[in-house]
Amino acid sequence: MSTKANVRVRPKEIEHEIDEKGFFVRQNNYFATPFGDGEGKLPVEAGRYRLIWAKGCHWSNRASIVRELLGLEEAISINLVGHGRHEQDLGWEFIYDENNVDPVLGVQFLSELYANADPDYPGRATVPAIVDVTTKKVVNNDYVWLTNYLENEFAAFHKPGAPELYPEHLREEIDKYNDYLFDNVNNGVYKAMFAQSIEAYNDAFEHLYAAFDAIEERLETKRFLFGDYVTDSDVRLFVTLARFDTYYFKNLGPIRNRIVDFKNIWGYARDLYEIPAFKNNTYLRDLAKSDKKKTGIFLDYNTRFWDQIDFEKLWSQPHGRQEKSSDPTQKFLTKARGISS
Ligand SMILES: N[C@@H](CCC(=O)N[C@@H](CS)C(=O)NCC(=O)O)C(=O)O
Repeated sequence: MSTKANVRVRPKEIEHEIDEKGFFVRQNNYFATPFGDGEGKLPVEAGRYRLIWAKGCHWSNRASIVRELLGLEEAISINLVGHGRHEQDLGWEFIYDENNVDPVLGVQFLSELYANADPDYPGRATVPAIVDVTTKKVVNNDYVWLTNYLENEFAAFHKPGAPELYPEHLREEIDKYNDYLFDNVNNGVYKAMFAQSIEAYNDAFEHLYAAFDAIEERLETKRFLFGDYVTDSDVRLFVTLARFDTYYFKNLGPIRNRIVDFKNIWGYARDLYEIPAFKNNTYLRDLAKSDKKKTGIFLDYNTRFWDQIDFEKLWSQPHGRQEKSSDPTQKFLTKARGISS
């Protein structure tokens, strides 16, 4: 085990993030300084920041998808963390790199970059984390607003013809809908999975499926959540959908429906998966892989069937969603093509 001063054992949710009634109450974002011009903001510069994310984590997957959709690969570098094996849980680690060390930041664990920013940081070292490569400090882990920063503040570095994921005329509605998705779907699955009382579980479960039913209905007439074109909200919904039948169902208990059982939602998810930035950042096989190789007859579904399921083929089936759009050959609104009504 590493003996570096900044490496520390991961604080447990069960000790710090469960209220007296057994409800999961997520820790606050600690590094929430916004990007932008002016005092008290993080300067927007190309080449200065590195996005750290994890395949399993949908909060961070949002940012990795949006970064690629907008063509910010040159402006913001990226790296993945995962779980290494140690006697104690040391949290996210640069396991995909040589010697488990990030080649740019020179550290093994994400917690070291949090400690560089604040030696007394009390929470879990989470992804997404934006690290300033000049100081090797985490400067922002505000997963709620991160994609919006990439869409707005980093606009000068977008590729030519980049999609308008957060168009001004829809911003208020998108924000409202994102809050709804957060409470009921994105954090909704976590509320159910982390609930420590059946009351808390049932509450989260009901909200989750009520939201799926409402989304199924919304997608009956719209190709994407806001009509003909992909927006920030679609990225947020997609990352939870991609994990539902592959991964979350195991900890959700008896589920009411899988994603593949919702005609519109399932077609919509595949429509999005067709887009390279979504596909390149969605590791379906890794999401579904069981981490423990157990033996015996009582094995969970993923352990038994993981290597028999062709996830790529499943998610690449035709979806027929074009017919819901008035602009069927385009999935994105771009500045060049103007604002659609
Ligand atoms: N930053 C938020 C959300 C991001 C988040 O929960 N990320 C998870 C993965 S999905 C994480 O990095 N967890 C690391 C850990 O718990 O050690 C939080 O602090 O709750």
